[in-house]
Amino acid sequence: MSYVDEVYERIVRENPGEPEFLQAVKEVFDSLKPVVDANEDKFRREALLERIANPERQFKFRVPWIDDKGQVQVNTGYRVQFNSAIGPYKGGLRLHPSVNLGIIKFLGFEQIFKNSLTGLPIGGGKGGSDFDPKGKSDREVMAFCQSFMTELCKYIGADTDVPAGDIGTGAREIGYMYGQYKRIKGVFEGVLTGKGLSYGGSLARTEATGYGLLYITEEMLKCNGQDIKGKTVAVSGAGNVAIYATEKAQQLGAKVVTCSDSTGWVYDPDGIDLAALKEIKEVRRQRLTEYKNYRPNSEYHEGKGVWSVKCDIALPCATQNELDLEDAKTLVANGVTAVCEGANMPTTLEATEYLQKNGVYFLPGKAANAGGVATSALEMSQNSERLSWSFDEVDSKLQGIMVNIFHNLDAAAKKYGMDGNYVAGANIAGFEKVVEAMTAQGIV
Ligand code: NDP
Ligand code: 2IT
Repeated sequence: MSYVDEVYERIVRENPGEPEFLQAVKEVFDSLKPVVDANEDKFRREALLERIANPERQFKFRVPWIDDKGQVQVNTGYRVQFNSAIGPYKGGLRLHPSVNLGIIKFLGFEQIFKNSLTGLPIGGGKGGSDFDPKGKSDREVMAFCQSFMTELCKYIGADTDVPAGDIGTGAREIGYMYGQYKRIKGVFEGVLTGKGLSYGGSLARTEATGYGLLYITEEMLKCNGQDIKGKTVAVSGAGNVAIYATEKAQQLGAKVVTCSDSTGWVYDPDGIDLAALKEIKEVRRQRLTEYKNYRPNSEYHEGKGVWSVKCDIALPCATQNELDLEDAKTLVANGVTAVCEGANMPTTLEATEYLQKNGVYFLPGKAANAGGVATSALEMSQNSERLSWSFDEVDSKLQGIMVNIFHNLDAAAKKYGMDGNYVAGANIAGFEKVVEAMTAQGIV
């Protein structure tokens, strides 16, 4: 049996009940076969795959807090410090009832390669909790965030581990967490990114993941002789990534016709009204059922179905495994040209394969959504030098990083004879830098 298959079997045996983590490992390991097979003795002797698929350490902790009725609630908190070969652990905090150790591990594992692809000195980590901010008062959210940080602060720091936002963790949550970290540790340092502009945040971080997704999509289309202008785009999600992907797509002259949340989806044949979407989601924190009040011509549908809409480009920006084989078949039947992942692992392995086999340009999340963490790293740089850069300065650096990522993964795919396979290209390009650093640093 090949070394790659051997290690994958071991990972499966040792991580029962963690399907998302195994899915992420399988995708990466399958891509790495040509690289590892070409140098199998070295990889096996140094146990490089066992080391890269096992977190350096992981924390699981109790998070007690008191709700508005005086009832004590208990959630579980996690931080997985996956790989620090190329820099301090970096990655978001997810607050969603579905969070468990396997989900955090899948996200942390993906983060290693994503962060490497940015070209910036950041290692891979991820954390979060099964706390659901939805429907909670501001005071309840603050109580949870303070309790969560009271434990988390023992493990993080500006030069060791720098968390940020993810699903359910936005500016409000980061603010409460930052305040508690500062209170306990007594230092004002860049320990979190995605901070408010008044206390060390970076301009363009809010927009970065969505904007970055469009910058890399535009570059990929351009290199394949196509223009994004005039294209019809289907976006899923209605959170941070979806909103700013929609904004940039519109700025580039595309027409975005959908958005979704966990209860349903919207089709707006005239193009999504971004001001209405921001008002509903960012200001009022309401459900998408409200959208029809702003746009009577639009349709609201309960449940899943956003991928049934005819589009040229699909941008899944909600959550993992939200685009399955059936959805892929529908998209292909409707003539989709490109699928670019704003979310982390939103496309199942079968769906990815189907899209690739049918000639659809497919950009995986670890490349396509890397603009968020890249801009977080730029926030870290600004905090270190105690300066703030202008919006245009950050945005143009972000643009350069995304264009670079595309060319690096394109070149890696070509180097191993897999021209156009951007999944393999991203995994290989991300992996090579981390492995070089791990090898140089010895057995640690
Ligand atoms: P938000 O919390 O801002 O928004 C998430 C959106 O996805 C909401 O519309 C939410 O709907 C929907 N959603 C979440 N879970 C589900 C689910 N189980 N089923 C259906 N819809 C769901 O998160 P972000 O926009 O920040 O994150 C979206 C994705 O992008 C995630 O995969 C995240 O890991 C990834 N990502 C985020 C980055 C960032 O900088 N924020 C960077 C890189 C990747 P509802 O409100 O109804 O739950
Ligand atoms: O998945 C991700 O890359 C994020 N949620 C952003 C992480 C970060 O540190 O900005």
